[in-house]
Amino acid sequence: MYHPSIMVSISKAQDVPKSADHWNRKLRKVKGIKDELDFVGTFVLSILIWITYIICKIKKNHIRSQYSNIRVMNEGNTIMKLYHAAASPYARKTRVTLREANISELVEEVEVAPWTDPEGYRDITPLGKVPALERDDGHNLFQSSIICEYFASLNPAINLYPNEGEIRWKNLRLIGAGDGIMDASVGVRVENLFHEEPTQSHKFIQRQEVTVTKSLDLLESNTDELEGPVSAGQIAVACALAYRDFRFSEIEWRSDRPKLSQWFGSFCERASMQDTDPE
Ligand SMILES: N[C@@H](CCC(=O)N[C@@H](CS)C(=O)NCC(=O)O)C(=O)O
Repeated sequence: MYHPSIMVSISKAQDVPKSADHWNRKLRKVKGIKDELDFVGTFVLSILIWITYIICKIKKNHIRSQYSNIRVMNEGNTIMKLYHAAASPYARKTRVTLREANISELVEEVEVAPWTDPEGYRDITPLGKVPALERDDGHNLFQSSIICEYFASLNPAINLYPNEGEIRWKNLRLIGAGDGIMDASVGVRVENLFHEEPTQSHKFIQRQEVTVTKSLDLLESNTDELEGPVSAGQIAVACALAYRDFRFSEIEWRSDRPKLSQWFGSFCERASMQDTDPE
């Protein structure tokens, strides 16, 4: 005895004309080939994905071995943009730091003229100044000191910000002096640029010149602090002195400060300084 449902299917099978059965078999055969092709296609695709993966891995390891000391690789977006102007001492400080930290390959340097307010630049930095560092994650950095510290953090093997005891404060004091000379000098430059002679504030200009003179004197009496391995402090001071020569060459500073002058002369021989010389 068959179950009634089986009997129904048997009777249906017997009713199917032969030609339909033939086409059904053909269809199954074609479907089999299609399934097989799908399998081969998937297989070929997986092989291609694996090859791409292996190539990426080899490339990544190659870069890693080049920068084995770099702590933060900005995984996946290694190229950042550093906006700068050749004449800016602040921007130069970041460019020298970039080179001294030996991470130039991670950063593309883009020249801008901040005073012309280039379109879109305020989206990169709300300050509208140079330098500014554009990062792919949108968390851009501005203010030269912060950018310098960030660059240094990418390669801690080169200790641009020594952290041990008094050496730390010596370094930060040099940064303070270098940045202070830059602020005073750029302030005078801006006053000269934006105001005609009769409307310039002589009081302001004189005050800035006192700041520069006193800071240079302090550096002259503490040149021992400028000795030792390259540091962020040395970079800041060197870029500030270089800016004095670049924009205020008529104000002689060397004759009374032979030690500072000698130190500066030898620091300027570094490739990082030569490479970023605006002249
Ligand atoms: N404190 C800022 C100063 C930067 C700065 O003043 N840059 C000047 C060029 S030397 C600038 O871009 N000025 C344009 C402006 O003030 O709008 C820093 O350390 O980055």
